[in-house]
Amino acid sequence: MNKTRTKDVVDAGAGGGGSGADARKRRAFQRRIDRDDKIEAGDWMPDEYRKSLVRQLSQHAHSEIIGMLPERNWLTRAPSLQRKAILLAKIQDEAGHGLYLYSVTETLGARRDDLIDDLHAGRAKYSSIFNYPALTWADIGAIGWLVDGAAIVNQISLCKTSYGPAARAMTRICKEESFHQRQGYDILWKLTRGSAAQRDMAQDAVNRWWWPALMMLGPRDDDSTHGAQSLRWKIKRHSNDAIRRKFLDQTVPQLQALGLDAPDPDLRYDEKSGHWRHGDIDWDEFRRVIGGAGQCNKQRLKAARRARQSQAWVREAAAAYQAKRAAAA
Ligand code: FAQ
Repeated sequence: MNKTRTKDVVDAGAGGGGSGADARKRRAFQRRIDRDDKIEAGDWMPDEYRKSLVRQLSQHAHSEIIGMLPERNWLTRAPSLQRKAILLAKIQDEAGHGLYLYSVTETLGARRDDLIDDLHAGRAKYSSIFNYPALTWADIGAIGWLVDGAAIVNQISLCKTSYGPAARAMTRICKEESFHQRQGYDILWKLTRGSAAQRDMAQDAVNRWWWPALMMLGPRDDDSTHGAQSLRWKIKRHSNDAIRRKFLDQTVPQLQALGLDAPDPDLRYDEKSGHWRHGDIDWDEFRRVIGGAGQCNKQRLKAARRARQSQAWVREAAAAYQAKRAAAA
């Protein structure tokens, strides 16, 4: 990844250097950030701050929407009516998270349709994690436990993001995500206490989702394009590696309670630092997946485009109803 881009943004952004009215505004903006003031929708902000927020928030919104697809496959195959109802509620929550986040981008002047066009044309990113297939029911457990678990650790930190509307959306999202994480853990808990075949199925799912879950928290800090500037603007409150460490520290004891193993022979507890340490992450795989060559990238975008087309009538009906009510008022 290109490290000079972070520097370019720092120089162009709230750097505080330069003279004139614009530089004064930028310095005052950075002082607000340093004081932990929340930036609100109508406030002055550097254009780069606005763009960086739209980039991160829209990628997150796309991830919530595309993230429904691996789980959707299991709605018709959930092992009981209760599991089906729970999964349905979870997937609906993810749609809601996508909608809150698109709404936040609209407060920054973005147009939802443009963002979705970018996603469908392959110009916008969404989380790498959703390009892996959900092969068995245990994968639904692993997604809830590991994927929602990683997402929560990151999003709890983002509840303190400097942009007020994003911080408030994130607070609500986190409440729902914690239910998602528990439902995933509960699925794996039951499987690990079932037959040998069920336990093997749980282990197999953990083997396949473990590394992608660590990767989804973003590249190493040294390779993070936006990390330094996002931390300075408090768009992000912790670096990618710091969040990954927190996730690992939270997750390993849960793995041990399940009685499952991590597919990482180098996983160890470091007494000195008091943190768990993982082995080498395959960053080539991460780059391949975010570059469009993951197992399911094509299939995910195809499903998203098809859904937009087939559901156009719902949007048209809602717009017609709204117009009718406005005319009657
Ligand atoms: N996948 O400079 P950084 C969920 C890109 S929600 C794809 O370090 P940043 C809930 C990055 O965009 C999961 N691309 O980037 C759920 C950038 O590319 P760009 C999503 C990635 O923004 C559960 C480049 O690499 N959560 O799971 C990924 O400072 C179950 C350089 O990276 C969020 O989006 C990746 N994993 O840090 C839903 C949370 N990582 O834009 C359904 C908000 C990095 O220059 C079912 N986002 N890239 O072309 C964030 O916290 C940050 O954006 C990070 C990345 C931490 C993801």
